[in-house]
Amino acid sequence: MTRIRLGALAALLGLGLAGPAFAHAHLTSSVPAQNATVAAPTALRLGFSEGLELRFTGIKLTGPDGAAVPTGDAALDPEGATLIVPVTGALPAGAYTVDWHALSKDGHTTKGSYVLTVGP
Ligand SMILES: [Cu+2]
Repeated sequence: MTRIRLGALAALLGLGLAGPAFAHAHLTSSVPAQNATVAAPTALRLGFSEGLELRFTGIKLTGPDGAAVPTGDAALDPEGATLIVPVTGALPAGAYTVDWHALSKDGHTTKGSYVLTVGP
């Protein structure tokens, strides 16, 4: 758990260091929200600050047991800046890590991670 949190923190710091000088695709919102405790979601929505290239944008969902959770084919919403990922595996209660990577329309890559918790 501690290692996962540190990883998420390091990713956030990495984004901060990239700084506002670059207009990369930064994660601006997510459903469920970062650090939220929720009922098991059937999909994850990640909103970015720029349009995305779907082929090079995706997530890895890791469960409380450290195993990868199966996800379906990702899609973009009509505006092209929100990634929608169906969750196909079961989500028992616990903390999950979403590791995301993105390629924006301007050709820049970004990545990061956040944690969400599925309640009992
Ligand atoms: Cu950029």
